[in-house]
Amino acid sequence: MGSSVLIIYTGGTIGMKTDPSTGTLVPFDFNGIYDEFPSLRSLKVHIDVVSLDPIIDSSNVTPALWQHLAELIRDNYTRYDGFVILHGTDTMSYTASALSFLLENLSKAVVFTGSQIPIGVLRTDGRENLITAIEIAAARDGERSRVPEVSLYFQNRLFRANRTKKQSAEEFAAFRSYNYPALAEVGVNITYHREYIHYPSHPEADLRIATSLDDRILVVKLFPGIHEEMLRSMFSIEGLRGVVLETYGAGNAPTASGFIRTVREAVDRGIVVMNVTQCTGGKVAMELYETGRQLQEAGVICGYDITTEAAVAKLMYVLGQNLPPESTHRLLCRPLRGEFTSGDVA
Ligand code: ASN
Repeated sequence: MGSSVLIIYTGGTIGMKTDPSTGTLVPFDFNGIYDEFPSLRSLKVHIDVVSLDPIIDSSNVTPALWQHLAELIRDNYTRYDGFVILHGTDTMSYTASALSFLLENLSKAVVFTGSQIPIGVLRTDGRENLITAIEIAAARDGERSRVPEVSLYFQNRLFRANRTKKQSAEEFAAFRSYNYPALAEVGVNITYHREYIHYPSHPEADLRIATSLDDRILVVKLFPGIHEEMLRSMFSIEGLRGVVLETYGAGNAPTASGFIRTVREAVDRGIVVMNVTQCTGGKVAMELYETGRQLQEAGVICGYDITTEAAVAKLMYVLGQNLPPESTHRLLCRPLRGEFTSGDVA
């Protein structure tokens, strides 16, 4: 029997086409997907489409939408072999990272894609992205999904979603995964790199979704000259629960006593501080330099080579569980969905 895929359309550039009578961009109706792309029938995949109402530019995405997407997948999980989520590119890596955490015990493909040029414009990159994403979402080995994790397909490459970043506002290859190899590469054939794909150890386990995200967090990016008082006031915001601290190089920050004190006091007040590097490649190793070691001693958690996008999503997911500090710490210090590579974990 052929596979079945549910397309969830959230908005973004991919969902536009030119109205031939006026020349303006109007929404593309994905419910008429077979009329627009008759060749899709040759894939032998049963496709259903659900569009969010309203569809949105991805700059307007919120954690509530992440939650809604997780619910949609849970509610349709047994009916489909895989899912394609069409999403604006601007915040796709945040949403896709969040879904990787929210969907617990996932054993089916959830493939995010979008486009740089609207799907209804002649030179679009959306048509190929969409068709290949459907093919990947539908791909099975026997009864098992070939890529049973949350992934992101764009311009001939399939990535682990929580490793991606939007790296170009113009190139068709808009996404990169700097610290983890592609899960599949697409040319004449689709080559799956099974050694990099995560396969669930209990594929028969029921899908569960996390139902609470705590968004009381901040991303603080260091720069030379950042004012201590400003930093202190950010770390003292009422209700703040976590900070993704974007540091330099291998996780370094100023050694000025005021700076370190601000961070230590925040950690002592129960605020979780995660050290994520501003570099796209390489990882945080706080023990390397004095400038990192002091952060380590202040109780800052090492983010290794996690992206800021995945760190934001993971922090909201873990804080949303309201666990005791040691358990929160434990979940943040180990990869839950392959989102980082530490020194000793491949
Ligand atoms: N602004 C659009 C979005 O993220 C960009 C795109 O999809 N290419 O929704």
